[in-house]
Amino acid sequence: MTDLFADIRDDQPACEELAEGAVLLRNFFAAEQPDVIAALRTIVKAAPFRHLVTPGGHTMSVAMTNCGRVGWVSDSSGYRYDPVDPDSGKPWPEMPAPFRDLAARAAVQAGFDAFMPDACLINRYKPGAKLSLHQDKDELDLRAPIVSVSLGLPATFLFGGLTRSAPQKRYRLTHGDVVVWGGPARLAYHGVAPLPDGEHPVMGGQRINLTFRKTQ
Ligand code: MD3
Ligand code: FE
Repeated sequence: MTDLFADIRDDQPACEELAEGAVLLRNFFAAEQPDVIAALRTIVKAAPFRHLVTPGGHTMSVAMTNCGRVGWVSDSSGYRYDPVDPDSGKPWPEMPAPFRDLAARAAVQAGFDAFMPDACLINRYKPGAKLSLHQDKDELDLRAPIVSVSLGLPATFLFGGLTRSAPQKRYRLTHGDVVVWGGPARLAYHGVAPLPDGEHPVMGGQRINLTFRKTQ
């Protein structure tokens, strides 16, 4: 008799290589999800989402906040990692244990050991919000990967090459997906297409993305 379940592996989560150095872990954190979401609520109370202004004077459609030793900020003087939240004048909320554990576990699964992020940038997309094509290169140690965690409504993620004009692939990222971006993928151009309308049973009418970074 044929085994209908021969292609289903229950010993480890689904793991897909999107490009050299980029590993997609679908629905990676079902078990610890309530802890992650509870920690996220605490952070957002202490450091609410805000729409940053780019050095060019554009207000971003994505709203952002941070936790960790430093947070990513943008204003008329440029982009930087800053230990102080400019809205409150206080340090960013500490990185909670469920965040730290999730990021480290995902990095190990993708083949990176001892990932110790010092920043977590938290992006909130309401319908229509998008992130234009960009590279993440404000971090000093580009050998460390970036770990990204998607929550809420599904989004179309655009993944290009090492130049702005390189062809792009599109991936749908949904609630619970984790992607580890390292190696040659670390400096790839990427972005997020405008978020379609919708309602997510856990997160409501929004998408939230956590990106864990080692900035130093
Ligand atoms: C590929 N965020 O915060 S996460 C960002 O969904 C950012 O909010 C997107 O791009 C979001 O900078 C995408 C996936 C991601 C994050 C960083 C990367 C992909 C990356 C760095 C290098 C290559
Ligand atoms: Fe990015």
